[in-house]
Amino acid sequence: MEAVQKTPEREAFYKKIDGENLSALWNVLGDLVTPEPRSACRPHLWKFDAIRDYMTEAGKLITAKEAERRVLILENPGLRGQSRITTSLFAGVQMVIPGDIAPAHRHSQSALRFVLEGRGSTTSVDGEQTVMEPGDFVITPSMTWHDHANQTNEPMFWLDGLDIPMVQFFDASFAEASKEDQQKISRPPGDSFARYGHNLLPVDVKRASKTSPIFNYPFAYTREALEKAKRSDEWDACHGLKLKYTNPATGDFAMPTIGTFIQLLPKGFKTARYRSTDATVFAAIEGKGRSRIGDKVFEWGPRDLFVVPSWQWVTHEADEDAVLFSFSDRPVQQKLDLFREDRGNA
Ligand code: GTQ
Repeated sequence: MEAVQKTPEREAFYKKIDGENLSALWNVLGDLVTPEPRSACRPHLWKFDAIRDYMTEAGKLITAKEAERRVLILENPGLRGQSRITTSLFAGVQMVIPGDIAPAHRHSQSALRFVLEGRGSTTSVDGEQTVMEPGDFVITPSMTWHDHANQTNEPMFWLDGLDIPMVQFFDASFAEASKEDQQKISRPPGDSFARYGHNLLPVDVKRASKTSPIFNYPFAYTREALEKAKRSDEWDACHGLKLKYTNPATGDFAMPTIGTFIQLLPKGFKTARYRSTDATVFAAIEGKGRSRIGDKVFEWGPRDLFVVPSWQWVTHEADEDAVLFSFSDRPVQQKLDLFREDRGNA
């Protein structure tokens, strides 16, 4: 769309209506309704080793209790100062060190954790506690009480993904702190996984929540699924072997606002180019390789984190069997009929 010409009469008119909180659509239409996504979000990669060093420094500066959550935010270079990694999503790396208790609170924002390093720290959600290991995907549903603790002798680091910018957009943020730092545990460990994680459901299951009742998807099972499925050689040209985490009670994504995925790229595999409207955050958990995003190439290894903006071409290449976790706002875009993808010619 071409810019509308300026004339003294038009300029005077704009000035007059400006005082009435009015403005002319014809001056901005081309920036509002664009032929293709025009995002400020930029591709970027964060090396985990650098983040670990900064977090270790942060651990000497502030306790988890005082910080509430000791997190370094992954700020998209095109969206600085906005606490977001994509236009709609927040990401951060959280560290809990031996003795830490990140106190119980709850909020309308949904959160996911993807464990990067360390073993044995715990998260409690709505009366159940789970012990976390690298590669575990853990969900904190909207408005559920949650607290984290490290009673081991090693630090733990995980990737946090939250729908903070989405909730901000809708002006729907509610939060409260608990009087108790740690909630009471009322259910045995593994209870939700026993009831919902084995292709079985409690008979007459009725759930109010749109979030999966499984709150830890253990990496041991995820990795086994990928390893067994790999044998049949049926790999997708764009994605290798890619699975989505689901809510067993509905068959939908595991979380209502955030889609989560795990993918295996076999050694030597190079994907065909792909683009989609859901800007996506990736965490490498195993293996080494590189991704070309737009005209930039990013080399990644275990625990490195990178972001692919909406509608930018991406290809991945694995030097050894590589496992990538990823998340995006796809469930929301699909429900609103906004999701689009382009597989090139693949
Ligand atoms: O663990 O509850 O990265 O409330 C940001 C906000 C983590 C959490 C974040 C949070 C949390």
